[in-house]
Amino acid sequence: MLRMGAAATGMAVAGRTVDAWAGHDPVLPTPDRPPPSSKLFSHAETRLAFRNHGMHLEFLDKPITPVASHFQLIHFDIPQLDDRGYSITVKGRVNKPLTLSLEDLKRRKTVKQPSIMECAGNGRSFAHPRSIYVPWFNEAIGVFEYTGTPLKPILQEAGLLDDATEVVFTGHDDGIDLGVHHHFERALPIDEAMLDGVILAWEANGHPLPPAHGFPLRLVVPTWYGMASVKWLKAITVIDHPFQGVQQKLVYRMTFSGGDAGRPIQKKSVRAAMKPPGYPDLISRYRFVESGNVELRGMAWSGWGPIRKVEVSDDDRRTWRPAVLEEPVSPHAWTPWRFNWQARPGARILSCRATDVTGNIQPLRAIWNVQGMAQNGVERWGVRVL
Ligand SMILES: Nc1nc2c(c(=O)[nH]1)N[C@H]1C(S)=C(S)[C@@H](COP(=O)(O)O)O[C@H]1N2
Ligand SMILES: [Mo]
Repeated sequence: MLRMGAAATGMAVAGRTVDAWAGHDPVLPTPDRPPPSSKLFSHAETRLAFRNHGMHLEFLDKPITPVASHFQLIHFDIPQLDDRGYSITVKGRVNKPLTLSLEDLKRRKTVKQPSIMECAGNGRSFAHPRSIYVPWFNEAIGVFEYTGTPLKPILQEAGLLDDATEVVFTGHDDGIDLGVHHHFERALPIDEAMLDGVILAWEANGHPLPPAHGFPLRLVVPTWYGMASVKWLKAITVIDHPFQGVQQKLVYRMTFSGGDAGRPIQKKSVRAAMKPPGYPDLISRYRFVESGNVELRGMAWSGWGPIRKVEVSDDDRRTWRPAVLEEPVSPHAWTPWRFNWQARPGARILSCRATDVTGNIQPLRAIWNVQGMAQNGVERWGVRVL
């Protein structure tokens, strides 16, 4: 017989009654983020991973990521916005506050700009103990070709007052993080907000932004980690003091202990990614390739400047040989690389390692930090050469 539980319907399995919810309260609010666990992923993390999927890495040989294969991260709920009647305000420490409709923005100078997006939490699940949020490995990346208008002339038109120091970008979405109810909000220092490549975008790959990616308007900050690129933009507020919002003061910080205020996470660390070679095992996604000449391909990027070098290793990071670099997809996106690999039969571990013009190079092992931020340790792909 089937019994109805208080919280959910029971399931009859081989004559026994099983409560599908046993041990899992479906609606327990967490006032704070739960403590790190070692190996097992919780129900909550698994659900977050379904909502916030990663890039399909097989597209790492394409300059532009297909819309549905770019990663996405949505902290709260996707706000359902209408492009008709939509406008943003530019206010605060400015001479002339502005209200700009989508049509106003589209009448301004328009750019088409391939731009790299990477979540600051990319790589966090390789760390131990890991911080509990979306359990990214190395798939929180993607490049869209955005259509938009540069931010700098808009700020100039509003006229920054002499005491202006930061620009706050507020999203339409709201929710609770670290016990505080707030709108998703992030700030940039004035000089970063004025940089070339910082745009307000309404299209990805020639189509209106999908709801999950910020419809109808988002900020794109190509050099910073993804959290700076505020989606579902509602307001731009110029302020004269350091912004104290939750997502600025408490989250996105490089901290090494509980009481440590840490330093803010800003520009993307240098990183290379490899298109997984050959074909996968269904469950583990362990790779299989035929022996002989195998062309390895991938992308590299850095928030600190252009990529100078990518190297490849097939012996678990012991020896490195240079890959061939192509032209960057855009000054604001990634740089393709390729490597002619002589694959000899046996089990191999493949890695790629990028260096940027500033001399930043990826560490062989990630540097642990509490929030699992900016983990750019080199990738390791297990491959069996047949
Ligand atoms: N309003 C708003 N903007 C946001 C977010 C959000 O939750 N709300 N997530 C940020 C984070 S942490 C990342 S990594 C990127 C992800 O952008 P994507 O979903 O287009 O890949 O959006 C950023 N902008
Ligand atoms: Mo992110």
